[in-house]
Amino acid sequence: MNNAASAICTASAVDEYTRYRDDYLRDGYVIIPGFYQGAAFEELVGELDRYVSEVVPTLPDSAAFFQEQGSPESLSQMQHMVDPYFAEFGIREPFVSLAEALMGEPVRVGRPEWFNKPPGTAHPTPPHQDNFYINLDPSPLTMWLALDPVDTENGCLKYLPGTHRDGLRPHTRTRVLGFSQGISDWSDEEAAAQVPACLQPGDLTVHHGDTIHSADCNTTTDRHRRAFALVYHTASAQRNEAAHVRHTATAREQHLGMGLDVD
Ligand SMILES: O=C(O)CCC(=O)C(=O)O
Repeated sequence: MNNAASAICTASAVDEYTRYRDDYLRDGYVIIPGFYQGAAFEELVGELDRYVSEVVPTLPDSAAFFQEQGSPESLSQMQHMVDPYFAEFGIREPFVSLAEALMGEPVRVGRPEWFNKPPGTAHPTPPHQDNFYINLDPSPLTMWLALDPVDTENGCLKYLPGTHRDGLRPHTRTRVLGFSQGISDWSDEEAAAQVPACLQPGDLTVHHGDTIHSADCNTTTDRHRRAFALVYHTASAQRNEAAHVRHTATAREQHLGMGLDVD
């Protein structure tokens, strides 16, 4: 999870997306089938392929995580995507109008992230709340765009509806690279009550920063589970600096403990 200071985004079609706000506010997430498709989607996929082959080999360990060192196929997460194309991507439509429609005021965007669960790797996403990592008030939202067919077999996101209304829960350190913190008082009943978000490429799910979510391992042998994510926050949001320093230190300790170079 990351978030960088950025300019206020310009939205041009907010009214088209206000119809998603009630579901988002009730459940803490909303799924929008076919949100980003056609030539724009293909361009994004092509740019991601370029970034993986040309930029990732030049990055420090803390910006691109592999499940197995030395295995390019096992790339599981990219964060702080600094390339000019991706640094600017989040100010595009229709993402900005949707963010403003759901949050009800002008927004700023952080740098994109990319998540994968490569086939044949044990890489669960622990139950967590994004704002435990991002530390903003009010809480941000995350847009998660499916790049592959995503289902319960290859590790779709799973949500615990309505949990965005209950504030942040205690988290504790994990051994999962990219998700250094998971909810510590998590119960079997809660795990069973989660709702899977099965998506096709170009479908979008958007979740509130306090909504509890997780994802299981990819149990398939031949299907990746890739997604492109953008975090938006209101232009007026303030960061809890003490909490943020604590979180950054914890993630850094995890990376050092796992033998990664940290910058
Ligand atoms: O892709 C995943 O497994 C987790 C992503 C996530 O937690 C998020 O985008 O907030």
